[in-house]
Parts: sequence; C-alpha cells; structure tokens
Amino acid sequence: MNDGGGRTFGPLGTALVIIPTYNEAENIESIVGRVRAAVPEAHILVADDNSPDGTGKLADALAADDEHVHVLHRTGKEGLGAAYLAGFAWGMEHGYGVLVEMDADGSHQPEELPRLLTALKGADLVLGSRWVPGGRVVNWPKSREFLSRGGSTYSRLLLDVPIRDVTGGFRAFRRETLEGLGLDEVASQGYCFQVDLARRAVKAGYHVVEVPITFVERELGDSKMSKDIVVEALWRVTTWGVGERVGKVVGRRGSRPDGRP
Ligand SMILES: Nc1nc2c(ncn2[C@@H]2O[C@H](COP(=O)(O)OP(=O)(O)O)[C@@H](O)[C@H]2O)c(=O)[nH]1
Ligand SMILES: [Mg+2]
Repeated sequence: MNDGGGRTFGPLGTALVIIPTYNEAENIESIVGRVRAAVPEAHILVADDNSPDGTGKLADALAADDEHVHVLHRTGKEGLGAAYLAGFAWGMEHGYGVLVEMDADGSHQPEELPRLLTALKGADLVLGSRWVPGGRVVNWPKSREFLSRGGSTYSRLLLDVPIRDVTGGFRAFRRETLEGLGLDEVASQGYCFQVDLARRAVKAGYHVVEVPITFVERELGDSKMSKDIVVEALWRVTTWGVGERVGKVVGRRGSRPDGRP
C-alpha cells in the first residue's frame, strides 16, 4: 500500500458528514446534535430511504433550524451502498472537500471525528478502525465480533489489502480520492460496499490510514444487518479474490519473459 512518504497533501475543504438512515427516529436528533457539537464547521447530510418511522421528517425539522444540516430524501429502501453513492454525488455537486461516512445509531462516535479529520491532512482516506491497537468495540456479543474480525481477515488475505478493519463504516475521504475510485461501477451494498471502496482505494495507490476508534453498539432502534448482507459480502469478496488470482495467473502465462506481449 502506498505509504504517502514524501508526498504533500493539499488543504482539506469543508467536510460533509453523510449519515444514511433507515428507521432511526430514536437516534437522529441526538446524532445530529453530537456531530454539530464535535465539528461545528462541518455540514451534515442525512440520506434517508423514506423511513416508515418518520426519520426523514425529523431530519427536515433539524434542517429547517440549522443551515449546516441537509436532507436527501430517497424513494425507498435501496441499501446502504446506494444511499452513500447518492450522498457522495450530492456532496461533490455542492463542492465539499471532504466526505465522511458515519452511522446514525451512535456506534460511530462523533467526538472521534476531529481525530479522523486530523489524520486526513496527511492521507487520501482515513478509516476508523476497531481492529488496530487502541481500537475496540463496546457491548458487542462475541458472535458479532467473530463475524466482523473474521470478515476483515478473510477480505484482507483474499484481496491482498493490508487493512485490519475493512468492513468499518466510519471513514473520511478527500473528494479527489472518491473521484479516483470509479464509483460508477460500484454495485455492492451492505458491508461489502465498504470492502469494495477500501480495495479500490488501495489498488488505485492511495495513502490509506487506519485510526483506532471505539465502536459502541447501538442502544436504540434495530440493526439492519441481515443474513443477505453477510451472504452478499462473502460472495462478492470471494468472486473478487478469485478473479484477481485467475487474472494474475493468466497474465503471467500470457506474457513473455522479455516483457513483450
Ligand atoms: N439510507 C439507508 N440507510 C441504511 C440502510 N440500511 C442501513 N442503513 C443505515 O446504515 C447505518 C448502519 O446500519 P446498522 O443497522 O446500524 O448496521 P450494523 O451497525 O451493522 O448493525 C445506520 O445508520 C442505518 O440506519 C438502507 O437501506 N438505506
Ligand atoms: Mg449499527
């Protein structure tokens, strides 16, 4: 992975914290308030998939009172990946220099955002990481930790991506980094969406930095994690990994020792 050695990084523009929501009425006010307090200069975009519990309306009320808060209303539940892609497009269109991914349920603590943004001054992409020294999870059952650690290890080894927490969703991107990831081709949805973006960033040679975070399991509302999301991730990661390996072998066989085609 590119270590960023010797490179100078441009100044960071204004940050947009994108918060995807589906049925987060119990969490939305608190999370928006915490982000506003932690990074007062940043803006927030709530990307709501027409939540039946009225999260979108609550977000509208917050936006009406605060010009740093915006809401992107989507027509229905299309998954986390689609909500983020729409949020990124909105943010780039509106000229933000930094795009942040953050869950609505309090698992990603807004108070840790300044550390992510400070690290981004010397990086192309910063990942909040549970699985580097200093990172941890609070209130997670062992089964969830096993799944997350296992998923990260499997992806790291199969995809050859030197990242400890590859499925995490607390991240800060420079806009130029997002522009270089080929987002038009991204079709993955759940955890797999995060793996996909991380692997694209590494393959594109960006300087990716992991910063330890404390991930706190939600207290209110329900997780949208499902068996389908895990199956999608396993299937896609395996397909990418096998595809890359086959590609390398075919490439090696097809090339002559003198490097000519
Ligand atoms: N817009 C949108 N947000 C979603 C969707 N699925 C999950 N989210 C949001 O993504 C974040 C993480 O989801 P969560 O259920 O907490 O997943 P977990 O942390 O893996 O259990 C939360 O803010 C959810 O409201 C979706 O289909 N659309
Ligand atoms: Mg959660």
